[in-house]
Amino acid sequence: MARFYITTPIYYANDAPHVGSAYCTVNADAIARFQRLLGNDVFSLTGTDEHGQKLADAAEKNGFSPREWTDQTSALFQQAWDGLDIANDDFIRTTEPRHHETVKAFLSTIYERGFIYKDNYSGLYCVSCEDYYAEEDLDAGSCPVHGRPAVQMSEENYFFKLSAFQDQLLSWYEANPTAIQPATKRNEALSFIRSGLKDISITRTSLTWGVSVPWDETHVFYVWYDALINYLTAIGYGRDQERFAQWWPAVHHLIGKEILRFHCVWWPAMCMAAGIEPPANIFVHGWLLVGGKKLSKSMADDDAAPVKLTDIAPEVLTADFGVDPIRYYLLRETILGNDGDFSLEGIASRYNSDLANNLGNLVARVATLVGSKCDGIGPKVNKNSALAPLAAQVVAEASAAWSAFQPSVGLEVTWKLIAAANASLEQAEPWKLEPGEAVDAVLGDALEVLRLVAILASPAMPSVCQEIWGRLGLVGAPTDGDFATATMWGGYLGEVAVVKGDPLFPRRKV
Ligand code: ME8
Repeated sequence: MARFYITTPIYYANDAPHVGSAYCTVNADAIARFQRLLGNDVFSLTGTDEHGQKLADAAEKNGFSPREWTDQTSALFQQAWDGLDIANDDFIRTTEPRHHETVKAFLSTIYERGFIYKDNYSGLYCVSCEDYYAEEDLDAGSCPVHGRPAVQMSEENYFFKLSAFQDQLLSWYEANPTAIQPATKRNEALSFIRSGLKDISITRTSLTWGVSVPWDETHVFYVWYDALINYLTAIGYGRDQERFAQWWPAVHHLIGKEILRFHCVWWPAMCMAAGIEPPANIFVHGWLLVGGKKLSKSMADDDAAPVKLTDIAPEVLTADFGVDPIRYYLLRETILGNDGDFSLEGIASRYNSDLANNLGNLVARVATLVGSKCDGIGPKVNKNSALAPLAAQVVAEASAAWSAFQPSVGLEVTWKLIAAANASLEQAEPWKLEPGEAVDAVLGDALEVLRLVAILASPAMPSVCQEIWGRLGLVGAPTDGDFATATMWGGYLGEVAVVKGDPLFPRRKV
């Protein structure tokens, strides 16, 4: 059994979650679920990033202490993920004692190894990014990501000797060509490293809301510096060596493209400085865009976004479309790694075409026909069906796609099987035939296709697939059993009652 550790970024708890944060979380969750389906030992982690200036500002603006504010907002993330059926194994909050302890242990190690020193720093700072910018990287003095004017900051800080790791990072990436995916993002990281690395300031004296520096309590660690370490906290770094060694460094960090530099440059260098292996894999995804703009709460207030973000909170969507259809849309619509357009019309159209007209239609048709032609008892699948080779191909391609962090492709190929079953029903027209072998053959095939689809699509739509499983008369869950055996053509044994329920996906107006 292989081990599979997957993480999402920890979301800033300055405000409530939105569809952009849901995008990353649903993708990580579905990828983790597919790995569980394959029989692997999975640990999936998400959480909230609760320190820093931006957080302290948001708390003050809302009339709360940072602690009260993060308690509320972090709970909103946990509720949102429960609402989206996210099966994370842990939820980390950076304000937890276990995290403070780990940050102190990890950074003390780097300090003791001589990679942290004290110096003066002044520069242009974007509070939304919690990061300094070189003047030439700003757009007319404003942050290129958030559009807010950068402010001049000056502090006596501790610095991490990032510059010392330039060559080591390059040779590490050369030796590990798939460490950053997709390749375009790897190239972006490499060219950033090649352009020359400067030491970075890692502490602040201007605020107290953070993890205090163990060797100098007048400083707190810069929020990014503490945040990245969450990936180690959750697996017991410094507290449980055996557990830590089970999960590290074979980790998959799923991140958005705007935080590539932190994860692909700083983070591996920090690991090297502390004497542990860098993360094995960082998968960088694109942004969901509304009318060409990133969905994000930290856009400047005067930014006239065409859709109000509060109108597209995850729970607003799931209340309207259902949990599994929203998960399906977030996974299917955009190739992970690319930017994608987000729109309500897009959700409705994907829902109608893939879910109502294809999957839902097949389920309804088959159950109705089994009712009218087979007394409600599902016929056994024909092992030598013409659909068997296609099914084998779909199982192989879908598994490969999910394993390569391509849920959209995994679902697209799975839907080929649904289309093939619908087409064979159209061709055989069992509704015109008398009960008998020909009817049993085409319905047995369709039931077997639905059994396989319920397994293959379960990481995307866990509840719907469980419902289909039950309607087919099958016991247990689509996720039970050994994957290779369960996905072999011929598993539907028939002679069980097929349930005709309500439409799974009532059609919607686009
Ligand atoms: O960056 N489309 O937190 P964050 C797709 N705390 N993904 C989006 C998105 C969009 N429009 N908007 C946000 C942080 N995201 C840090 C991370 S990790 C040690 C610290 C996703 O809440 C995207 O994955 O600003 C982004 O990277 C993530 O939300 C976190 O954003």
